[in-house]
Amino acid sequence: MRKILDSRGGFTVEVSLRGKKKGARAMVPNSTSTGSHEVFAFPDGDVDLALSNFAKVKGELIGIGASEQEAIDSTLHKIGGERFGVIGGNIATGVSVAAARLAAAVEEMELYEYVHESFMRKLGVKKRIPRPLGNLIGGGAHSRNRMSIQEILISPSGVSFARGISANASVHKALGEHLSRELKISTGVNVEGAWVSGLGDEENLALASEMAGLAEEQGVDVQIGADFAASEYFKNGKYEYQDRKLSPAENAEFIEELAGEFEMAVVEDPMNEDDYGGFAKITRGIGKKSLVVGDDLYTTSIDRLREGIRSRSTNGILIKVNQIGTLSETMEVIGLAHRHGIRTVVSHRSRETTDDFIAHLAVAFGSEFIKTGIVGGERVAKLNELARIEELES
Ligand code: 2PG
Ligand code: MG
Repeated sequence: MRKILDSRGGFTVEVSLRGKKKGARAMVPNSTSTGSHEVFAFPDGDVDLALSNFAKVKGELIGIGASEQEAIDSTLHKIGGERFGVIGGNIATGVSVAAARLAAAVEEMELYEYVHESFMRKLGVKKRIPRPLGNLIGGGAHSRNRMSIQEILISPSGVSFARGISANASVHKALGEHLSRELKISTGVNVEGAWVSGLGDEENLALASEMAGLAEEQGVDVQIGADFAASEYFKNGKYEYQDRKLSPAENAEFIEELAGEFEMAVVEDPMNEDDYGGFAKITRGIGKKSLVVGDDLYTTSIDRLREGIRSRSTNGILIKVNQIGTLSETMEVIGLAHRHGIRTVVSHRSRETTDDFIAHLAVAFGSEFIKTGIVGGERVAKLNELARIEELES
């Protein structure tokens, strides 16, 4: 167990587990726009405190077999405190994922195969190579500029993963050149490697859509999506975009208009994180054409997903293991989503590591999408691993 740097120079943890003959490690990411219903990544945000608290109780885990995922995860809960407020959800996630890795290594299996064979197959979930969903233009809490939307996303459809990530990368490159050469905007990239343009929401959406159109020349249909992360700009009952203030009903209408105009494939967190009804309204409006995804809405929690299913809030869910803290609970959420036809998007976090476990989980979970950026070593680590898995599976 050690403190390591995340991609933004903050601190997170790496967990190493030792079995009789083999060992395994997992590195756990951090977030910037954290949902209020997530477990605590670290007690009081303090990595050192998490490490010292964990050192006092880790004895309880010693001796449990790596393949006993449920026993490991329930012990993590026993020693972890309420919402992992004692040991931190990131340490719990690290132990939970490293255990699966160790068990896979003992069986001489790839992590995705092990997770699928041991847990997913019996739930009727089929392995699947997901579509890459990458962040092209950044705003909101990730960038602090004129764009209120947190992420304008792109995703290629109908092509192999390897071809898809190369289409995404060429759109990203073309946009960078367009911003600096044509628009003479001095630009940079944000925490996730997305361009920060200095333009507003709709201008950026139009630009993204124009640039995505360029991929058609390579014979690839690249679609647009967005993570609004609307909780971040929901204040005193209004959605405070930088150029307008909207009531919840007006916001739902605005989102539906944007989704129609830009033919959005994915619409993530368009409403505040507790507004199940608002999400449902949007899903009724655009759910036939777009995947409406709950991230801060669900925080990978089975109770919250149950409520979402009851209220018909969305047709999609974002999956992040460290929002809930264990692989067992994440897999229960996948099972429930699968039974109710809720499509899944396995996701990175904004402050990542070079660990590639989400590439394996996306395949094992039969996810339709993996959201993990377009460029940057910590993002590319997952994309390249998935291209490798695609080769193994073909
Ligand atoms: C999101 C994620 C990843 P963060 O909102 O979907 O893009 O961001 O890790 O900051 O929660
Ligand atoms: Mg999100």
